[in-house]
Amino acid sequence: MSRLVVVSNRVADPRKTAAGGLAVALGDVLNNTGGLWFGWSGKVIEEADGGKPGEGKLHTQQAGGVKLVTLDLSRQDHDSFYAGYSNGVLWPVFHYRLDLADFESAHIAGYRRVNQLFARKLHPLLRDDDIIWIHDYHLIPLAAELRALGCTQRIGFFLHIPLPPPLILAAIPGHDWLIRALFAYNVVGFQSNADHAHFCSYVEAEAHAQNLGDGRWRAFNRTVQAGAFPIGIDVEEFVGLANAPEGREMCERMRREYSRRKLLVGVDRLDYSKGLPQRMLAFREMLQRYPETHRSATLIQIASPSREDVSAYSDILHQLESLCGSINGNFGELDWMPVRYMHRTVARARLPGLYRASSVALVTPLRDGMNLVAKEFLAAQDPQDPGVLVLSRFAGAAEQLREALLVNPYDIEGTANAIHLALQMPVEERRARHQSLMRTIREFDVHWWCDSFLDTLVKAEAEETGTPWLRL
Ligand code: ADQ
Repeated sequence: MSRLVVVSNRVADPRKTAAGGLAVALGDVLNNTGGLWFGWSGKVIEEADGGKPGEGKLHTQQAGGVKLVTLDLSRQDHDSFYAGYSNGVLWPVFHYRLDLADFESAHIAGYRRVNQLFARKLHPLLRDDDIIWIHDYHLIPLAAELRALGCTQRIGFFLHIPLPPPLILAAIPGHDWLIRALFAYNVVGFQSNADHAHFCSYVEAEAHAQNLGDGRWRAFNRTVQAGAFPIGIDVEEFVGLANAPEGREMCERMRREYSRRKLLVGVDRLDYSKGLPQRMLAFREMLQRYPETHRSATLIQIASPSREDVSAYSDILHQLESLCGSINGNFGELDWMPVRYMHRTVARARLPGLYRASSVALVTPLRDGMNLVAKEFLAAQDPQDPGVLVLSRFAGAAEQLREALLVNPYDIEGTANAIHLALQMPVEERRARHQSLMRTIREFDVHWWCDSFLDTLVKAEAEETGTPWLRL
């Protein structure tokens, strides 16, 4: 079996439980192949310490059968590549937020520079028969840079975030360059059929690609196979965590603390794509419309700090704080606070207990690639008395989780009614919905995702020798 090489912006030690299902699943495959995981070290070298652009000290660490190789970035490279282009242009536009994009031209140069740097540092570590799997929007041009250095290995790419329709994508200066870079891969994977369809319509209309059938497209002298590979979670691990002593203890503690109320839960990174202000407005609307829910429902909202150096993120923080404050101020009683808002990350081992103690989960992003919280909530439930998932139709997960209560998060009244319905839902209906949702998340778990992507990559046509990659 060929060695697997995974490349992503951040690298996680798959042996650590805090790493999460994705890292563990990738770690399993990497362990089996004696693989390599390559990415940014998380360290930024200030110029005063010699941090000139183009530098990048490598760190190597053995984690079981997996070799972790990470690279430092200079301040200038990090700021333009990470905050500037990846999170200031690609993240907002790919989440349909043109209004938040900062199309400063210097950022794209930093993005290209860091992708070239990754390619230069990774290239000498590669073997001829390696299978390379590159992840996410930070590294779209990496395969093109590797090809320019002569790499002929099979290379796959998975986009964890949505791909917008062609007209939105076309707002990015240099969008044609970005999409052309995808043709340096053998396989390109998306989270949902909708994202895949956007790719197809873009390459057909803008790149005049030829449709070869079975998801294969030909353009720029190359063939790429594209498809939807919806990511899942490690369901059995999550069920296990919910039933483990720490999970049970957390669940009991929450139930004791809120014994007279039904709990609603929201767990997100504090990001404008997650629809947090709209969620608060819907909860407020529900309290206004259904006074019998006063005192009987409490929303616990956990929002972990994220990308605080990007200005759109501090705006959303202030908006959320002010909304939570005004809901508690207007509706709260001496013995009841409607919203408990925490701006922090909760330890992974505590999440299953919190989910299990909750009657309703609010997963209401304005746009989301998949959203793993929705699947984690389902896996943590007691099948005899499960909670209800209120899910945005704009999360990638909505394509699969049809038995959730699907809502339009922009429709505040509609979402308020759905939250109320979820709080009232009889146990028979909750069980039936949960059973069917569990079947789906078990079938399409994180191992299915890994295996089906890699299987497609292994079978994909090898790089055509003799057609050199034209530099981007
Ligand atoms: P994210 O935008 O980070 O990921 P999501 O899938 O919801 O979104 O969460 C990833 C993980 O972070 C989950 O395991 C969740 O439990 C954890 N998490 C989130 N908030 C937390 C908090 N406050 N405290 C502790 N843990 C928290 C991107 C895309 C998604 C896609 C994933 C995976 O934006 O659409 O589902 O990648 O492909």
